[in-house]
Amino acid sequence: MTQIQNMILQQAPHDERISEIVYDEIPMIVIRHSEFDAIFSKQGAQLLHWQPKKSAAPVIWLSNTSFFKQAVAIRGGVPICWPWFGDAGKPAHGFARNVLWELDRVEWTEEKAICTFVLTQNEQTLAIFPFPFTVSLTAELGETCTLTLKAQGDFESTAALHSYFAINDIQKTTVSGLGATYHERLSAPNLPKIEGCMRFDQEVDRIYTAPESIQIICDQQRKIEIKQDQVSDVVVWNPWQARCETMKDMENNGFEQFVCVESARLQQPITTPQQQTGTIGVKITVHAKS
Ligand code: TA6
Repeated sequence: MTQIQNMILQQAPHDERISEIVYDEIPMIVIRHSEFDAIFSKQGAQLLHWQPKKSAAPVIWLSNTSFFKQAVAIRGGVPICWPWFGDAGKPAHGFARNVLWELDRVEWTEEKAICTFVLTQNEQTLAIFPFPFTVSLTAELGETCTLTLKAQGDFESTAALHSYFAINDIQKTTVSGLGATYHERLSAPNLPKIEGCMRFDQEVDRIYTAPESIQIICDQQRKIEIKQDQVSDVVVWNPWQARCETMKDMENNGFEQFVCVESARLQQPITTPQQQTGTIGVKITVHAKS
């Protein structure tokens, strides 16, 4: 567990299964379930922590030096990029991760908790993006974690669940199931190649355009299975050392501890004027290494 995940968990009442606290400037939802612990930031409906009780370590990575300030993106977790990805507009990766969402409902069973967060247009969003819309994130958390983003609006929008997965050493981690075709987003020489599995020895920023429906992250301790739903692209990102050292919201060795494998709708927008609702989802399962 990163220190910051632990600090947020410690700040929440220990005897309440679901509680709302404010960490620095950010309202957080902390969930203590017999099957897992989890933290959401209400800013961005961003999952910041999920650890099934059977898992020795958190599955989602959160930077110890992330900012927790209003309207500032949180480094780690599962940021929701919408209604655009990357630098297609300002702010980068859309505004959804920078604004407060409502926790609309929670369903609780012995096996899981299902939380739904909703965002609709408001004064803050209309100042950036002058259209009415509704987006929702449904998180079904238990022994597995399923995240489903639904978007509705009369415009073209792209989306990504920009998941930061916790690993124990990037240099000993592989990612499989990416497919063979990709857009390179960097101009670095000696680009890493895929030979069955992608290995990491430098900065990576690629949009895989024909991904398989399942990716597997394999580190020294476990396998994380990422099952995509209605995804047209999978983005893989790791900033590596030099870039990481320029990032104020990441420790200098932060890049060793995560890999982003992002579920995206870039080639096929999630909404268009002709198809005004769209969905994207991911199911995350942790397996012991055989
Ligand atoms: O998804 C990869 C990426 O777009 C990279 O280019 C990198 O910049 C990363 O996301 C993080 O973006 P952020 O705006 O959160 O700093």
